[in-house]
Amino acid sequence: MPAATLLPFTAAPSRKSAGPTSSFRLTERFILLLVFSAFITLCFGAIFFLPDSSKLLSGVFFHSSAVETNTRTGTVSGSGSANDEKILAKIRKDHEDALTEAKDTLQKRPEEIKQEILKEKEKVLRDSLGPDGGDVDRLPPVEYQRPPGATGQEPPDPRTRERRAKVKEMMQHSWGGYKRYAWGANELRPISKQGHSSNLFGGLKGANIVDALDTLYIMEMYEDFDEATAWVEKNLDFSLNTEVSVFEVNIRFVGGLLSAYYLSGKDVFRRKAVELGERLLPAFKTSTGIPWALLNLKSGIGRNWPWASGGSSILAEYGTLHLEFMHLSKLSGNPEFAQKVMNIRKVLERLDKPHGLYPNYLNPNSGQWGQHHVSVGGLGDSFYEYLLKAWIMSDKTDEEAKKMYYDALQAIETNLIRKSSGGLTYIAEWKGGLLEHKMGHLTCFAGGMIALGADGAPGDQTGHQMELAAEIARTCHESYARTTLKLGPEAFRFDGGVEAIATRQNEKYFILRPEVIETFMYMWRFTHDPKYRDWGWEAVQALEQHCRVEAGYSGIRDVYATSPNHDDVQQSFYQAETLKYLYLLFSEDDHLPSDHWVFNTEAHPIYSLLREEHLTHTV
Ligand code: DMJ
Repeated sequence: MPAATLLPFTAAPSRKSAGPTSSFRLTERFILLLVFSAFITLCFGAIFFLPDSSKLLSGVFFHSSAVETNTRTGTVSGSGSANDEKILAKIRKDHEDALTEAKDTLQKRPEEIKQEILKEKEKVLRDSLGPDGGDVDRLPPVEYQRPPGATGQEPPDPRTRERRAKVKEMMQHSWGGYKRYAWGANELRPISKQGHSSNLFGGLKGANIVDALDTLYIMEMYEDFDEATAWVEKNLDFSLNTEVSVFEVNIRFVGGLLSAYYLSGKDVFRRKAVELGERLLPAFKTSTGIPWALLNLKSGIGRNWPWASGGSSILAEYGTLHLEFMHLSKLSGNPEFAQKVMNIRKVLERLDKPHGLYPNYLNPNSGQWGQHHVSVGGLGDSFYEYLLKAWIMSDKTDEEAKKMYYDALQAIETNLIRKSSGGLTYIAEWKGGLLEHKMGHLTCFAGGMIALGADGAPGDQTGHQMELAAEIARTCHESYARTTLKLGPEAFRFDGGVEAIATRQNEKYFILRPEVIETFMYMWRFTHDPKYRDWGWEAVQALEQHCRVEAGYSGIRDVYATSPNHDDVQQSFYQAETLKYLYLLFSEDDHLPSDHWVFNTEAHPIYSLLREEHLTHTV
């Protein structure tokens, strides 16, 4: 029998049989098809559309494990209608729950639904990583060895000992005020005695605590350190829908946590640092990999400061991630952190630099410079610092960083460094080829930086660079000495007949910044010239006289006024940097020695030797 007669509905009609007979067959086939489809529909209807039928069917036709389990445990007694009733009631309840859930979901805003889906996804990811939780809980174990010099000896000289003790008392006073009036807030308002926060941290909390951890440790305030550690363990939360400054969060939070880890060995700091680092990674999602300035920690959406030239990222911000991110890779075993910051270098290397200088603005999408403004102070400063420290931190193996640093310093010297008619060396700012003869308080860190790098300077430049560092230290000291309150202004000028003096009202404030004292500390360590300790002591006295208030220390609005007008903010860098550098200025050189420790730009000491043999993963 030909196959076609056996398969009437599927076989293609032969061309030869086309005609009236075949048309009758077609109708017949159509009717049969209809009957067959009606039958199929009926069967499916029975399964899917009859109320609550599926579960009943599963009990009848399939071996139901639920029923079996219940029977085994004796929870279903008897059989027949009582059992069916129970199952039907359960099915009805499931339906009602599903309906209520669907109704609730429909009432939610799309944004809320999106957040819930994200949460659910995170949970699934965490569950898939096992009972320990997320990635950070699964960090490779690291063999921790306390690096040398984490703690220091009392100085033998009584006067220095006394000065050092005084600085510790200042820290106790400052910390005490924060603890009492602003615990958990980002900063303290020491006059109004309440918490304070700037928009740099969005909804993040506890900047002061994280920024001060290492200072507490270094000054041996161990009880306070433990309290701060407990706060970090319980309350430091990064899973926030909030926008933060990538730079500030990196230098203060990541840097503070890394430092606390290297000093104390407590693994909570390593885990928190890596967790925060992971949250910062989406900032690098730009065409060039140059990160955004601002980032929402939850959504990972980044953007730049609206005031920055043509949507640019800022040199001092994207250029001040290197130290921390290299350590994050080391401590997490995840190479991504290091790759991100090494890429920043690559982008910069490919660009043409006007006169060898690095403009402060760079568009992260076009990869082009914005305005040609160059500064060793605000917007540029710590980029240069991190080139030098990247080289030192690599145990002096990172030749690329070394070259970039010394080349940049050469260009700065040629184009920006000038001497006033009164003999003060200063670092001016460069705007499209024109010099603005102004030096910021921020720029004063450069004395310390140049001193730190002098030793490795190419050719026979070491002596020259030490002299340059000393001259900058002197100029910055003059900027303090020439004020009424003996504290330095935010910026000082060398034009219009003045030298090292602020001439604009909006440049006369002092906000407890550390840079001048930072330079004194380095200069003391490299020269042991007692004038640096004396200059530091002058600053201590001025701080005590004009900034100390009942609940802590406050910035001042005008350092040329006869009495201080307080701004009511105790910046977190006061404890992180100013007091720490003062304490180290009056400490022995083997406390955090520079051959083992590198200070990040927020003065957080990080173990300097990143090479394999100094820090090993145990797996
Ligand atoms: C600190 O947060 C850091 O030192 C940063 O690099 C620049 N300025 C402040 C303190 O002045």
